[in-house]
Amino acid sequence: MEMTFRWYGPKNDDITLEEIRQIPGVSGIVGCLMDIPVGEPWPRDQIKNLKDTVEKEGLTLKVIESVNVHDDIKAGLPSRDKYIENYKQTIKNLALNGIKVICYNFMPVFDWVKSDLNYKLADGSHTLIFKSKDIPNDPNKLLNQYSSQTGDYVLPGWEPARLAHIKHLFEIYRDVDEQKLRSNLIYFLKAIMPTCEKYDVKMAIHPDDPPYSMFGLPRIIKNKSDLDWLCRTVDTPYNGITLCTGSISEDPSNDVYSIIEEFTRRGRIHFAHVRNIKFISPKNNSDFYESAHESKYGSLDMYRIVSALHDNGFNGFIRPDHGRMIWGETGRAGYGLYDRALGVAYINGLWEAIDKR
Ligand code: DNO
Repeated sequence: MEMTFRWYGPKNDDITLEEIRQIPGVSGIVGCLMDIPVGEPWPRDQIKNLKDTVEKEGLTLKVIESVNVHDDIKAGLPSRDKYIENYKQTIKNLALNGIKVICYNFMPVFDWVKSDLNYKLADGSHTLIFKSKDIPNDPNKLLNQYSSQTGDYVLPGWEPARLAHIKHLFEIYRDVDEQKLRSNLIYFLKAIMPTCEKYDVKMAIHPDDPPYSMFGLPRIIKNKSDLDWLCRTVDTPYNGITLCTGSISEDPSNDVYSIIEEFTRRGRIHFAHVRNIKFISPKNNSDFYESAHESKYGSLDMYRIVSALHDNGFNGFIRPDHGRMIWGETGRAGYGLYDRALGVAYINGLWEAIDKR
C-alpha cells in the first residue's frame, strides 16, 4: 500500500506541502484542480504544474480526487456525449502526467451531506456530524450553512456557482430513478473504459455519503450488492472502487469488514479512505459523528479494517479520511493537518503490527 494525504492545491488549502512531507509515512499527494468547472477538460499544462509543485517537495502525485462527473452524464441527457468526450480527454491528460487512479462519485447534484461541519465534542475538538433531524428539506439552507462554515473554501459537490442552477438540476433528475441512474453510470463507464485501458488509469468510485437517498434524489452505490453489480456489469479492473470505510458504515446494516475482504480479494479496491465514525445513540442508529481514527473512539474496529485490507493483498493507495479540528486549528472542514496526521501514524502503526504478526 502507499500512504497518501489529500491536498486541495496552493490556493484552496491552508496546509502546505512542506507540512505534509513532515508527516512520517506519507509519500503521495491526492490532488485535484479545484478551479476547473465540472465537465470541462483538465488542461495538460495545469496538471503538469500541479505535479511539478508536488514533486518539488519530494512527494508523488498518482491519485486524483475527484474528477467530478457532469450532471448531464448522471441524468443521461443528450449532451452527455460531449461531457464524456471531455472526461476522456481529462483521463488522457492525467495519464500523460503519471496519474494512476481517479476517484469520482455518481451522486446526483450533491456530494457528501453532513448536518454540521463544526460540531464540538466533549474534549473540545470539532468535527463533522450527521443528525437526520437537522437536515433541512431545502438543500439551499444547507448550502448557506456550509458556505458560512467553510469561509472562502468551496466544498466539492456544493459549489455555489453550480448550485445557483439548483432548480434546473432537480428538473433534469425528475424522471431519473435508481434504475435509470444505474444505466447512466454503465453508459458512462463503458464509454470511458477503452481510454482507461489504453492509458492505464483506474477509475475508483466513491460510495454514496450517506448511503441512502437525500433530498429525494436516487443513490446507487450504497452497499455490497451495489458494488457487486458495478464490478460485474463492467468487469475490468479499470472499473474499481474507492473504499470509504465511513461512508459504507453510515448504514449500520453494511458489514464494512466483509465488503473490504471481498473486493480487495477481487482486486477492485484501488484507493481506501480510512476513517472511524461514532453512532450517536442506539435508538437513532444512523446518526453519527466522525470520531478520532482510533477504534475506541468510534463504532468501527480499525484493526479489523486494516487487517481486511492487509490480509487480502491490498496494494493500492490509502489515506486517512476526515479528521477533527484539534489544538485550535481552523481551516477546511474535515481536512485539518493535525488529526489527519495522527490518522496516518495510527494506520501505519496498525499496518506494521499486522505485517509483523
Ligand atoms: C469527502 C470525500 C468526498 C469524495 C467524493 C469523490 O470528504 O470523501 O467528497 O472526494 O465523493 O468524488
